[in-house]
Amino acid sequence: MDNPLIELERSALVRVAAAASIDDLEAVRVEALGRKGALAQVSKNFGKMSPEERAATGKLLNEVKQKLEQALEGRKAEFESAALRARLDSEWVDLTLPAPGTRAGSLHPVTQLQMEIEDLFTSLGFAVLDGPEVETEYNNFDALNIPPDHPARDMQDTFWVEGGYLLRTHTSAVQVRGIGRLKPPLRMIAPGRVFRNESVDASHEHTFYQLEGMMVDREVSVANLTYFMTTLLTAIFHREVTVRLRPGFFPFVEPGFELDIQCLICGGKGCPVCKQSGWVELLPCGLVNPHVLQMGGIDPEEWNGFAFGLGLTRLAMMRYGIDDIRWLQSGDLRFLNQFGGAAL
Ligand code: 2NL
Repeated sequence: MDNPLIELERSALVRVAAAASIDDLEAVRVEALGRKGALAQVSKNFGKMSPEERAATGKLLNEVKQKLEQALEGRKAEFESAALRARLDSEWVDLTLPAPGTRAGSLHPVTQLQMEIEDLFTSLGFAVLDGPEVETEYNNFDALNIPPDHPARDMQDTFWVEGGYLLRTHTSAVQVRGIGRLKPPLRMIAPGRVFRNESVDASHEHTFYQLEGMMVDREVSVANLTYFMTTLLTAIFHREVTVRLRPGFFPFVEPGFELDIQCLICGGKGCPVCKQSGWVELLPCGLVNPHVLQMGGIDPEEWNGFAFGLGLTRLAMMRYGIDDIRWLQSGDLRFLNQFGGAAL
């Protein structure tokens, strides 16, 4: 009988040749060459052999091992190149086909709303102003009649930056710059991103959008304010709206108002959206505080004006029925793709 090692080699080589997959090869490798495989079994008997026998068996063992390893490697390479060939055959690109075309993006819902309102105010003679998001304490607070001890300055509400700068908490800071730069009569709006140190939940964000506006002229009245606001809201909601003014306090206007619109859902009868009151609070506004004009270098004896602040983010949520403010900053395409109306 042949040496059992030769026998082992022969049967292993037959199995390698017959293997149908890399897994089959691995099974052969483990059985023959593995730690508990047939060759390892043979080397366990070394202790019982004479030195000559041990040398001869050791030599043969190495030869068998090398041959099997070679055979396994060779067969494995065959399987791999067959797999590669199959993949190259199935994955190919026809470079003569026309390109699939660019996917059209769309503007963010807040941007769409902002651009609409900008168009409206431009048509009414207003300039659209821009300003920095990192502002001076003076432009964000002092110039708006908000002294250092005013509750609106609460450190909790503001992101302070080194050197006395801060992230603007409202776009009023841009209007302050406008008052200082433009000569009356003036009409301006200031849309933009603002920041507050809020705990974020479904109705609060640290980052949101406002659009403020102001008109300064001679003998501007609350009637003028009401006219412009009603025109604005009719354009935004695409229908007649009924408005009312309630007193409201803001340091930069006097008198100050909260402007409400009659609920568009129930027409004023009372429903969950207006909390059964028939009215929805929409925007704060008022006649510009003379002190604010004076600080900006405009003579309040000759000029006066109205101003208003619109929460753009809140308005977008109302218009599109968005129930969680966090969607707006999420960057989530499942959300954004629903506002595909306006392409870039
Ligand atoms: C708000 C703010 C309002 C203004 C903002 C304003 C700006 C200057 C002078 C006078 Cl420089 N007023 N802006 C006026 C009334 C209301 O609202 O937080 N809106 C959501």
